[in-house]
Amino acid sequence: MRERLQELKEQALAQVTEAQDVKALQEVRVAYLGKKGPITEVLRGMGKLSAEERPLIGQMANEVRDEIKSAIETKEVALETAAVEAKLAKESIDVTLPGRPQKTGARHPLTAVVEEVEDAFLGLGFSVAEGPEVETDYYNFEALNLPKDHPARDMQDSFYFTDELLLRTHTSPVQARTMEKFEGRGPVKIICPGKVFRRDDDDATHSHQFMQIEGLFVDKNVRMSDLKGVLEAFAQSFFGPDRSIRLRPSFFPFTEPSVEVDVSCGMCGGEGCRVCKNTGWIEVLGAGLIHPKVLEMSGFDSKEYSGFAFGMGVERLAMLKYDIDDIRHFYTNDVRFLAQFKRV
Ligand code: 2U9
Repeated sequence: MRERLQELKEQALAQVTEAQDVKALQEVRVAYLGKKGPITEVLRGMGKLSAEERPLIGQMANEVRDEIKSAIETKEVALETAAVEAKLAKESIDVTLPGRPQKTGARHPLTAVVEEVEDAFLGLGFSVAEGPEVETDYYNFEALNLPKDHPARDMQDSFYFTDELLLRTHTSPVQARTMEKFEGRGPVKIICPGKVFRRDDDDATHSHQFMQIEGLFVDKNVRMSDLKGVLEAFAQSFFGPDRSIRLRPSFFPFTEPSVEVDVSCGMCGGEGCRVCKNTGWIEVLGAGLIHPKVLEMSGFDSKEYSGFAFGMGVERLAMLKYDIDDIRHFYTNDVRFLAQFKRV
C-alpha cells in the first residue's frame, strides 16, 4: 500500500507540473482527490489492515492527499498570474501616441446674449423671472392696458388656440404675474427673458418666433432718472464702457411716459457711419414709467408706488454685437454659423 500511495503521489505531481491551464488542474483534482479517486479508495480499504499498519498508512494517505492538494493550489496561482501578465502585455498602450482631438460644442449665440444680459442685471440687484409661453388674453393684453379693441393689438397678432388662449407676443405677462404675487408690496425688481411669438412673415429682420428680455422695477419713488441710470449701466456692461445712451419720446400702452433708447454707435463713436445710418446712434430698446392703470391692475397702489419697465429683442442685441446680417441664421442651425461662437 505504501508503494501504491508513493506511485499515486508521483503520478499526480507529474500531471500537476504538466497542466497548462486551470481546466487541466481541475481534472487532476477530480482524478486523484475526488470521492471515487484512488486515495479515497485506499482510505476506505484501511479496515483490512492490521492494527499497527492502519495509523501509519492513514497518516501517509493524508500526507499524500495534502501534498497533491497544495501542489494543485500553487500551480493554480501560478497559472492565474501568468494569464493576467499575458493579458497585460497584450493590452499595453502606447502613451506616446498623440491624443484624439475632442469635439466641443458652443453655446447658441442667443443663449450667450441672454446670459450676458442676465449677468449685467443681476449685478444691479435684479432677479430672473420666468412664465408660460402659452398665455391667456388677460395677461398678454388686458393686464397691460391693451383692451380687446385697442389698435396696438394689431402690431402683435399672435397664434391663437382659442379666443382666450394664445402664444405670448411679449414677456410682459411674466411681469404682470410676478407683480400680482407681491400683493401690492414692493420692491419688485426682475428681468424676464424668454421666447415670444408673433404672426409675421419671416425675412432678414423679422421672425415669427424671437426672444425678448424685459425688465421691471416697482418701488416707492422710482423715477425716470433711475431708469436712465440702470439702462446706461446695462449698455456699458453689454456693449462697452465707452458707450452712452439717449432717450427719445415714444408710445407704448403699458408705459407713460414712454421712450425709445438709443446707444451711441460703436463703429464711429457717434460721428456717423454706415452702421448707424449716419445718425451716430443705434436703437436698442424701448422703456418707460409703468402706466398707473397697469400698476393698479396688478395690485399696486399707483399713488404709493411707481416703477419703470423696459424691453429689448435678444436677436437684435446679438446682431449688433456680432455683426450678423440675417435673423434667420439663429433658427436654421447651420453648424458653420454656430461654430463661430465657440469663444463667445
Ligand atoms: C409690465 C409693464 C410694462 C415692457 C416694455 C417695451 C417698452 C418695448 C420692445 C423692444 C423691442 C419689444 O422686442 S421688442 O419688439 N419693448 O419697447 N417693453 S416697455 O413694459 C412693461 C412690461 C410689463 C407689467
